[in-house]
Amino acid sequence: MEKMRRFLGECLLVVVLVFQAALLGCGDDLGGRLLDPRELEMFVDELPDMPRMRGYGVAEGGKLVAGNLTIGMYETMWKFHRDLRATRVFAYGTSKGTATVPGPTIEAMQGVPTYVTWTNHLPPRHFLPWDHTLTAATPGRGVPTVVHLHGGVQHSASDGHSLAWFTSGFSATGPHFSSPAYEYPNQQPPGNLWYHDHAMGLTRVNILAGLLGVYRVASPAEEAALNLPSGEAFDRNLVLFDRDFRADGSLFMNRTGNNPTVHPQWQPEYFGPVIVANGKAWPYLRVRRRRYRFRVLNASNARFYRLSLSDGLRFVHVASDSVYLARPVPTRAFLLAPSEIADVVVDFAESGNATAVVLRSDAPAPYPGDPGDKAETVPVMKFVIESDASMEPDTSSVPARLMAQYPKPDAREAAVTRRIAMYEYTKEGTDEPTHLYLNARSYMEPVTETPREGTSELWDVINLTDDNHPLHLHLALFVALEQRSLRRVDELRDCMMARGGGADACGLERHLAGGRRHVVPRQERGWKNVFKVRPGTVTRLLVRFRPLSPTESRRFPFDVTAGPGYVYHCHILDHEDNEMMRPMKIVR
Ligand SMILES: *[C@@H]1O[C@H](CO)[C@@H](O)[C@H](O)[C@H]1NC(C)=O
Ligand SMILES: *[C@@H]1O[C@H](CO)[C@@H](O)[C@H](O)[C@H]1NC(C)=O
Ligand SMILES: *[C@@H]1O[C@H](CO)[C@@H](O)[C@H](O)[C@H]1NC(C)=O
Ligand SMILES: *[C@@H]1O[C@H](CO)[C@@H](O)[C@H](O)[C@H]1NC(C)=O
Ligand SMILES: CC(=O)N[C@H]1CO[C@H](CO)[C@@H](O)[C@@H]1O
Ligand SMILES: [Cu+2]
Repeated sequence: MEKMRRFLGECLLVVVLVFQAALLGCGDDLGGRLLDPRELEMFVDELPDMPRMRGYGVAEGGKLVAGNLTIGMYETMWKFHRDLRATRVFAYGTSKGTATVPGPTIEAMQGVPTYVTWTNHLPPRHFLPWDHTLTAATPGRGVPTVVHLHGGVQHSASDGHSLAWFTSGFSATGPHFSSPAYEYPNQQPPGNLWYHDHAMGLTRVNILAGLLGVYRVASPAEEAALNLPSGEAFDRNLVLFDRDFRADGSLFMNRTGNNPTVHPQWQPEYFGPVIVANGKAWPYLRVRRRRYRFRVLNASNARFYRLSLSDGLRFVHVASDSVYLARPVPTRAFLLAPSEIADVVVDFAESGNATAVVLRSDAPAPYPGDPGDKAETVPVMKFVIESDASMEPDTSSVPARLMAQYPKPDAREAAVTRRIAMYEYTKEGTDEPTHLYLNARSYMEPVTETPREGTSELWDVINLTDDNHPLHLHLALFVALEQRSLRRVDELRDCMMARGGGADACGLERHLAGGRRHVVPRQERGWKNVFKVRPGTVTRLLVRFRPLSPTESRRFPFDVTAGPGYVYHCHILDHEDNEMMRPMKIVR
């Protein structure tokens, strides 16, 4: 009896502890071992096409009118692989039952506004860890979220400012919150955008949980003339990210930081061994022996992909980030940083008699790693080529000229030259970066970048770190003019770190003299919103604070000076969350 009572008591204690742990949101810490990715057979799940939502309406007579969407954020379960138990995720969708990872693909029309009301239905607690030593959205209760349309040209009140977050039922809101009803004017070139969470200090965690999706701006007449592969079957989005799972199917994110005395949870870069495309681990897609268009988005936190195809197939790039290229660029392999988009045509008719082609990646993680690091080749997905001679012939093509009408970059038009330096700091006694700043300033320090609407500027981005940091600007598009290696970079870094800046006083030009010039890959010479800033280099960007349109308007179609303003940041999410981000205010 006594034994029994003790057993019951202990059992109850365990139940209470487990229950409490679950309440604290750390249930999976008690839970089991990490998944060995080899337990998941590759190429068994078909590549999904995410649900599509029309961001416009069609009035009588076929006239296009503004679209009005409501998209919610839900906690739900998602199957990443046939043999993996369903995974708890946060997902965008119109209901808990239909929310997906990635979220629905929003199809917008150039010049026709899309209104989206973003609603937060997330539970009081996050199921992933969260580091309160970062400058973070800290509501006390609820999961803070805010949506940024990456590549979108929109009023800053609709830009998803990291401090415009809100929780479920608006029980708490960030200092820059005004309304969850966003307006996307879509007055920008046709191209590929994506929407994702952008809450202060939580972006990496919320995107890891599943809060991301694709947004396309179409210009049907202009694009039909190109005759690229089109239609739902032949024009596909490929959203790639890497994840780490436990054997029970739950997402794994380490709860212990590498320097826990500084940051109890934050780690400088998240990598997972499982590669996920459109929400499925290593999926396959049945294709015909013809041309397909793939709009490839790298939505990883920190993993770079260097993608190539087996069987001698190549990619023909037609756009990069959100804008078409002037001319197509063929490549055998290309490197994609987090949040970078490549838009490529693949012709499976070039595969000879191959019946399957594997898309694979061989970039080291972290990128570029140390000299001599062996890059491991990992499959991403498989294309199963079906031969059916009875199918209609492929009439699509890749024209020699795509959209040559956009202005050519001209450095002479720059009104101002700015120096943007990237720093990594290491606290005494640690051997790894513990914080990352731009221009030696934290995110919360007052704005220093105040470009004038209608002008262009040269931004010299100086990498004083050992990492390749993809730089992203909100609102503005830019062209990478050149990338030059610094000589004796340690000397320059020591000087700039000591002064908190002063590139010129520290002899930037001297350090650049005779430095190697890196070729900007041809497919990255167009107008972009993310650029990979190599370590130890100075990258010169021509940044345009005016719309990119053939009409050459100097004014944005809204008051670009109003609202909370914009930001620029490193798009390694783990860095962005640790203040590798700065405010940017446009003035007139
Ligand atoms: C969306 O709302 C706007 C104004 O609020 C309206 O003009 C438009 O017709 C609506 N669109 C649809 C498809 O209902
Ligand atoms: C979590 O991170 C800590 C600190 O870097 C490390 O010691 C530990 O091995 C990690 N745990 C797992 C399961 O990767
Ligand atoms: C995606 O971006 C991450 C970093 O953000 C990078 O590590 C990874 O290699 C990229 N993947 C591809 C396919 O480019
Ligand atoms: C494909 O054709 C070549 C000859 O053109 C042949 O050597 C090869 O074995 C064939 N491969 C397959 C998979 O049928
Ligand atoms: C890979 C590489 O070149 N990294 C460099 C980044 O910049 C720092 C200093 O600025 C160099 O020390 C690294 O070698
Ligand atoms: Cu970074």
